[in-house]
Amino acid sequence: MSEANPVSRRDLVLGTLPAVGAVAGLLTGTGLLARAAAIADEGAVDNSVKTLLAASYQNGAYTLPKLPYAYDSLEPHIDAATMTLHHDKHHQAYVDGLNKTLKAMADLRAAGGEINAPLLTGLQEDLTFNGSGHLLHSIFWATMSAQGGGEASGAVGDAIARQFGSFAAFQAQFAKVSATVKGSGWGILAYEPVGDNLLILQVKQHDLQTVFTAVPLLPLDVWEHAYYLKYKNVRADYIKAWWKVAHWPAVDAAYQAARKAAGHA
Ligand code: MN3
Repeated sequence: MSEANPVSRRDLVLGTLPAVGAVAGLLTGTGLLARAAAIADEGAVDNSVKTLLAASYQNGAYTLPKLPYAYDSLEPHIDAATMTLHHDKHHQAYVDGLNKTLKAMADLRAAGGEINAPLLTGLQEDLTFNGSGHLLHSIFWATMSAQGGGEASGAVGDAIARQFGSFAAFQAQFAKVSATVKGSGWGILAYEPVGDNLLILQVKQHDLQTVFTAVPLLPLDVWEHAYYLKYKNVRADYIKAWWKVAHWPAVDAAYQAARKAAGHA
């Protein structure tokens, strides 16, 4: 699978990936065909966060990954105009800001002599702001889908029920955390590998109030640019709509990969 061009789940299901199409063509009987499609589908879901993150750095620079679906795919919950501006303009700005910051830091080092402390402090802020902004958006796109919604499934569903008491209790806390971010920020379900724990984070901007080692699994962007065109000032309505596109299979795949990497699975 090309990392620069994530293959959409729909493309895989429809068998447009050459290898899948060839295999499907050799099979006789709808049962085998369905199984081939299911395997392709599972692969796409497993790789969704991974694929978007892989497309977020190419050839020595941070890059804007393509959306893994059409801009209007999440309608009516998230409108096409918001998705277009959000991905093409806002996310792009974080990518550009991150690359520019790294270049400015390299220039500062190359200049030699005494480093200008206020200049460096500003660049450090730009680094975490744009760096976290870029990578959180990549995960945000990957964990939404027109096929989303419902309760958490798989191993992450079990862990949520165990650690938060129930899916409903998790959902209530996550929604409240997201609704009450002061100004711009994120509600994030994260996996903390040292304690093998799930955490809900209330992140300000893109980078404040987080926990080192925590891996973001399900980030919800509650900056006004994420909802204002459609939902105006009513952030709570946007959050309610977003649950309908939250893509739990992608979250579960990311959770299982993070646990495995930490030696807990
Ligand atoms: Mn945003």
